[in-house]
Amino acid sequence: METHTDINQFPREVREIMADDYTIPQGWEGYSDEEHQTWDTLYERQVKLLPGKAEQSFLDGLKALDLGRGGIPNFETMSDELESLTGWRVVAVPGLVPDEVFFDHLANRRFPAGNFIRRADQLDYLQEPDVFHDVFGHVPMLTNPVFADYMQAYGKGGLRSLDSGCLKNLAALYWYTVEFGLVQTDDGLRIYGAGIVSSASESVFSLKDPSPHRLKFDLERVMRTDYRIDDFQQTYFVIDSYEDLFHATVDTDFGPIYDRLQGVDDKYPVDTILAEAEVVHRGSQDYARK
Ligand code: HBI
Ligand code: FE
Repeated sequence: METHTDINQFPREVREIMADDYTIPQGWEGYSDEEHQTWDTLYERQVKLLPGKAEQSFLDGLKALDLGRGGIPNFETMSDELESLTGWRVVAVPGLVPDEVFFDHLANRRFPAGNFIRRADQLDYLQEPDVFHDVFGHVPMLTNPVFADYMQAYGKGGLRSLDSGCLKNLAALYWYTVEFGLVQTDDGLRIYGAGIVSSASESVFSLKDPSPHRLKFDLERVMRTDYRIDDFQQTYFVIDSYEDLFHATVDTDFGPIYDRLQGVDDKYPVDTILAEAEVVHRGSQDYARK
């Protein structure tokens, strides 16, 4: 999801209220009843589906931040609570922001969230991350201290990737962890990726469907993997713990990996299983062939 954003993609009214870091006021008072209702509809649908599927820190985070109190959350109130837990805040942005701006926010423990919500007649349709995806999907995991540190480390690694030409590799890492990650727990496989927990269909598909591969996470391999943004994933990567994920990235600060990836621009196709892979589930890939 490498983004080529240009300030002129936003309408003049937005540019006029936008700060240098692309943040805008959330405008919470301006949401209509219908928009709050859309949040409630999506919230209730996901909350029914996720017990036994989402990893416990996600479910705890929803509760800690009281995201089900009704209506679109107010970023200020939510951020005060989140900041007291892990030092993160949520800031409003009008849509996708340039990569360096995005990374800089994360590196400073600010999560940029779209302030708009999808239309009521397009509950499953998303062209750009809206407030439901960004807040429901991403923010609960930021209450987990280790995951919160990983997100900041990712932002710092992202800023460095811009100099080493490894942006595509960093984007793949985000995709297969923050957006579409699975985690092995004592109770079985669970979801922690925001793109999955915020999707009714993929929260079932990612865990239960025989079609996709589920492979143990391997940092360098993931960073060399292609990904698809238009349909369910063909491969999910499974971490053992957030500590492992954090250490895999932070212990090396990406340095040696960036060195090795310099000039490697061929990517593994989305359904590759390497000989050395630790396979949790070998997918039939039936869905992808449909
Ligand atoms: N901007 N608002 C927003 N949300 C994102 O998830 C986002 C972005 N800009 C860039 C970006 N993601 C990706 O290119 C990075 O994850 C690599
Ligand atoms: Fe996202």
